[in-house]
Amino acid sequence: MPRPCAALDPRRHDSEAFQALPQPFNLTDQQIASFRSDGVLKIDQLLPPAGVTAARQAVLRPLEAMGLWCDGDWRLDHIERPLWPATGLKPSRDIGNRHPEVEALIDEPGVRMVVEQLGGGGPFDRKVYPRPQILASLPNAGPWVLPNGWHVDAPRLASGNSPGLQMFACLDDVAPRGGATLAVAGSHHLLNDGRHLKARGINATLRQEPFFQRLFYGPADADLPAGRSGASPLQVVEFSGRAGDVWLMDLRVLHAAAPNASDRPRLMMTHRFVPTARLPEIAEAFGWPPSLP
Ligand SMILES: O=C(O)CCC(=O)C(=O)O
Repeated sequence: MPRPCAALDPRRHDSEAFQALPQPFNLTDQQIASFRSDGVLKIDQLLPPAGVTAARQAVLRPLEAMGLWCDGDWRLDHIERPLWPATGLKPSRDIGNRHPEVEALIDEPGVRMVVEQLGGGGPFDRKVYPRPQILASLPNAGPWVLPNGWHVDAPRLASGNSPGLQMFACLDDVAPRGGATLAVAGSHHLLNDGRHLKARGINATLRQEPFFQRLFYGPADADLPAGRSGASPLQVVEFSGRAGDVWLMDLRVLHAAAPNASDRPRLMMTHRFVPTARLPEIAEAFGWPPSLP
């Protein structure tokens, strides 16, 4: 039985001072070019420290009620360590997604600026993805190995346009091999061949190529592989970072949840930004009725 905790103190676990980016924030041409080329971009300290602290506190409150967080530290000794692919937490059930402090992060001026710059301007829909999601996993792996479960959440569009962007933000420091999402940088360049293709078709086509064949079915590997598909270089990257760091990802990029071989739970949030202008094409590709969503 976990012992009672002292009241949650927001300052207790901020061990190092944040170095916030000046706001408002503009991407450089080089950052934009890098996003176009890789399909992913990391922006250190895009989120303001106060906002990140408030969001982390909101996420820690239910974990404290579960006895996992107490007096400014993790208390994991009294629970059985989950074994990957079990994550020990179901974020939507155990933490919930309706936290105003977390929702506020997607409206931070720096985030809006970056999303507009990378998403090509124009409004973003708020109906399909009304709010961000929490991504959390307990330490659940001995030696870290590449996961399976590679997927995309959006279809390829016949126009070749990107269906949007996904933001991943570290709400706490997430060390390499500490459970951060993995992504195949460069994979957004593949399969833009003038037809709609849903997730299952995308995986079925990709697995015919040696790089993906090995990624999906190869031996458990502890390295982040690199390779190519035709002219496109590919590199598996890990969305780890300091609290307040943000990764942006083209929604066409193949990605996967990963084991957490650190001694600290992984706390991140994610949100998908879909341009309103893309919705009719996405609906057509998914076969949604024209009046939906
Ligand atoms: O990192 C994770 O837990 C999975 C993230 C993911 O697959 C997603 O947000 O689409």
